[in-house]
Amino acid sequence: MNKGARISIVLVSAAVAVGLILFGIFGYLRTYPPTVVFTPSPTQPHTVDVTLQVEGAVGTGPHPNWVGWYAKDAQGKWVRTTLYQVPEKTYVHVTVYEYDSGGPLRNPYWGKITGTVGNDAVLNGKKVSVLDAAEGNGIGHTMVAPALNLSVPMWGLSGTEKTFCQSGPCTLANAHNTETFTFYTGNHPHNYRWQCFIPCGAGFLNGNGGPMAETGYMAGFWKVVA
Ligand SMILES: [Cu+2]
Repeated sequence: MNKGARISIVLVSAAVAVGLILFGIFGYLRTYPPTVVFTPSPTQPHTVDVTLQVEGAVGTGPHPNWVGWYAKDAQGKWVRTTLYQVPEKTYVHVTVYEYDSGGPLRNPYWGKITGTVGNDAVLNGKKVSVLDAAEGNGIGHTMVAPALNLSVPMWGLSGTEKTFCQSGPCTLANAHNTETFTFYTGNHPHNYRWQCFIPCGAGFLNGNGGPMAETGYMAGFWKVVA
């Protein structure tokens, strides 16, 4: 083989290798974090059940010490993500297990529950329309999707609970608050951005960096599809 042919082989091989690496990287970026898909059961059209948990340390991935959310997938497995796909024209019954400590709100308005059916939620079996962050252990996190007018605060725990979850995914054996609420996904497909409004990114400027700024931790999308 002459020199020119050998150089060509080396260059083509290098280009293929670079191409494969980029394909892998962009494929990863396209699918990370994963989207959990929620579909109605045949007997209950226009209704889906979504079960989430939120904790002080996700315990996995590149930032195990960051606050973040998990969703239970169709197989019952907890997936660390903030991307949730639901159908349009559907009532979404959300159950959130809150495992993190709480504190006062920077704006008491965020304690108000809006955008849910009835503008209320059920917290540990009791109907609530506003959570007073000055009471108890305050608010841990919030689920806010502005374009859906959805805003639901999550009651925090005391960090000194004996069974306080140190690292996720947490289990129901850990201390937790259970909050349920229902919202309507609207009549059209749309990606609704949501985030937690707490500034819970401890250790970052004003609590707003790190997990507050990253999909998969405290920000995500409700992906409403046809
Ligand atoms: Cu938060």
